[in-house]
Amino acid sequence: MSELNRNFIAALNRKSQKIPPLWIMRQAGRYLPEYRKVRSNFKNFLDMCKTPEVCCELVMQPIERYDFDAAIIFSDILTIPDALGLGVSFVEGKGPIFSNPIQKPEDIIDMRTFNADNLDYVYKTAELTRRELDKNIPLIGFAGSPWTLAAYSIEGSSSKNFDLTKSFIENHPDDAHKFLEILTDACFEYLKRQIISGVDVIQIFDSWANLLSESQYLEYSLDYIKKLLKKLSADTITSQTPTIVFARDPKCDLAEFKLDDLSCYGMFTSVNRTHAMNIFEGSQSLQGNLDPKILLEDNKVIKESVSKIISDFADYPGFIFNLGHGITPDIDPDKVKVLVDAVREN
Ligand code: 1CP
Repeated sequence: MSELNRNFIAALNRKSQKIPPLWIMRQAGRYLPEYRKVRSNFKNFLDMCKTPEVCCELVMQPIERYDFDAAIIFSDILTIPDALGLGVSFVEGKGPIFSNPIQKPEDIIDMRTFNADNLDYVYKTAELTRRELDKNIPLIGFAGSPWTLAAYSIEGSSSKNFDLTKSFIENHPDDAHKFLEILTDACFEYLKRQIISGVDVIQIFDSWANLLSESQYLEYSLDYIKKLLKKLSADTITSQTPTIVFARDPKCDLAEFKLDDLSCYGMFTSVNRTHAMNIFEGSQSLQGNLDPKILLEDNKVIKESVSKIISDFADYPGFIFNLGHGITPDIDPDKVKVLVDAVREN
């Protein structure tokens, strides 16, 4: 095993590194001209996700450009709702649109049963990429959290406030729980198949954690993340794979994520780093959390911000450098190079 792999996996195992391992959320994507070139060959984004050779090429793009310490499968969190027959497509400039969203409780009963085989294209991407990728670079597999998947599936699109989703859980709490159970089982089967196909680490994205009040968050999101982590750690095939949970601004105490079944907590931009270190106390490694907007600033600001984060975590056992949320399409790829050099030269 090379230095890089040892570093990333060791950091996930709560071992301090002189230079923190580095990858960035949404590292393959629209800010890269080489991504936009490949993307222009497909009308529907999901058709591109269903072409494993192309996805493999997209995973490799940021690795070749920046030599990141981890690669992430090129896919999307909405593959599961698509496999449930909810009819996901991506409309240019509008984001995801569902032709068959969950509008009423009966829609959950009528929904197609989840069959993990229907996401074969994702496992093929994992297999191809694992073969193509330097064996020393870990490959991250991922899923949306059950709550985040439910929010898109009920809303039928992205939204600022997800009002339809909020009223669904208020008016039909039992049905919402039924749906979340189905999604939890689907996430487990899906992640297990990704692991069988070669992914080395799992990240769960709770991107719409911020929609819920504290008590709602514990009930409708965290409880299902916990169930999913429990299933993963109880299964002989998946139990050894490190897990990362990234949650966007959840309204609960950070200590709620101090879970025996969790290897690493992914800090959103607004997380106070000292507070996080005091709460997690080395029980979980920590990942994050440079504000992606800093990449719009000049190089000096980027370098200073990177130094500050690295010095904050210098004594913490197991830190992985990342952004506090996904990189946005407006970022200049040269600024990412400034970030990468700053992390490694620090
Ligand atoms: O037209 C295009 O080019 C599509 C843009 C795009 C890309 C590049 C989408 C649509 N998805 C992706 C890839 C993707 N999505 C990856 C793999 C790439 C990588 O990370 O290197 C991953 C891990 C995701 C995960 C994802 N999809 C999340 C969680 C991460 C986060 O940023 O919070 C979410 C919320 C989605 C939904 C989604 N898919 C695509 C878009 C534009 C969105 C967001 C829609 C919204 O604003 O609600």
